[in-house]
Amino acid sequence: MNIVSGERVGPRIKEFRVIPIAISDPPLLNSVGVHAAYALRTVIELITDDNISGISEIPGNIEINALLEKSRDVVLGADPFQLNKIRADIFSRYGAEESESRGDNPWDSRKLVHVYSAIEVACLDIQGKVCGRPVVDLLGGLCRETVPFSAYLFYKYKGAGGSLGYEIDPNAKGWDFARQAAAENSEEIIVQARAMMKEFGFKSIKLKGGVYPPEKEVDAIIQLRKSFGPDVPLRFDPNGVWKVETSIKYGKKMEGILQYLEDPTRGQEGMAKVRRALETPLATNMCTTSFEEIPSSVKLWSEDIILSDHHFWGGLRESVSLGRVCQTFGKGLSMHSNSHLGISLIAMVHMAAAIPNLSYDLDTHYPWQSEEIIEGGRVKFEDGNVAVPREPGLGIELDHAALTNLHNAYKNCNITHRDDTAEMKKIDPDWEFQAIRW
Ligand code: GKR
Ligand code: MG
Repeated sequence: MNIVSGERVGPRIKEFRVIPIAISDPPLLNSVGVHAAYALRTVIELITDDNISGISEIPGNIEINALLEKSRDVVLGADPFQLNKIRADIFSRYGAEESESRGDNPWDSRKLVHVYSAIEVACLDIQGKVCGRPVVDLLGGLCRETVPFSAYLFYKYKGAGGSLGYEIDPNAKGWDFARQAAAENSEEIIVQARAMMKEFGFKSIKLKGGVYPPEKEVDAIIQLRKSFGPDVPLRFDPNGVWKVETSIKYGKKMEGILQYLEDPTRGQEGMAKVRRALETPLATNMCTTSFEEIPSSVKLWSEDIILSDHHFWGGLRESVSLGRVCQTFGKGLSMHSNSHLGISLIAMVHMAAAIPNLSYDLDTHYPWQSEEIIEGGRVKFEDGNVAVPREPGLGIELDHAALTNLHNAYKNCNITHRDDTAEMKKIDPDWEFQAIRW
């Protein structure tokens, strides 16, 4: 590839700030364990030599933060419009930093895509401000003016997370109370769903599974259907811990009820076997998570729907390209999430608004978080939707005082990585992660 930087026609990046933060996170349960009291995010702030700022947010950990710090060499002095060059420089200089074995969650543990996506989103924010146009317009323009999200339910222990840990704030009411309440059975999941739907107006539901034996979780899906009726689409995600046979057996019990079944089992081959045995569409954020995996995904037909995530697909532009790939091969597209704040949410909104074939409501963990670092506070949902900002760039600005508070929380929380298994072992020392549990 012959990438040139061209004539100097605009601003250059003069400052690159990497600000790790820790956000309060309730004890949500999943197949890997339980969320720690704090989730780590990293905020990036770029400033140009004419004092335009661009921001972004990614899942943080000490390795990603260290690579971000290194990539300062590429970013400082760069033209924020020359994203192809920035990307090529990052991948060629730091490619060796990517390790082949990426632990229990290899799909969202690639470093370079996270680092590049952080820089790309912040550069797009700057580009938008320079041109006086919102990021969505730089991605091809609006396909929709509001972006629909889904209620994302979790089994959980009692607790608010953050400094309250497993305690509940005594003044909490409505969703704020339900967010902190325990949900360890179908009845409590229904209560959680009602409170979340009432607060945010969501029109569809996803339940995170892989926590309890399949019988119990499938019962929750059946109870959700009974409570909300056929007009509320349901999705269910056991995060790959079911065997192929288990996925087929319980998949058949949920046939006709689910809008899609997400990652019942691990790997493209297993998913393809399940797919052939069921009518229900399959979705993934685990078995097809990079462009390199698209050919085998198409050949095997491991899933019908890809859940993109700009943090690990390598930015907003790559995710828009993924939308085109999905359209070409007749796959649906939606979006995956992890615990996050408003900068990630708004970046998702710009991207989703620019993708014509976005066929499903998006996942978001946002209701589970209570803090915010953008001016104006928490992002508002109306009828489950977030309006696409029409201001230049992302259309949001950092609240530096709030950012400092969460940076201080990071310095005090003694967490360097997400490790849900270690957290679970604090509660049950015999608990072990099993990639295939049932
Ligand atoms: O937040 O516990 C969680 C989820 O299980 C998350 O880690 C997953 O990546 O939301 C995700 C998913 O859809 O698989
Ligand atoms: Mg998933």
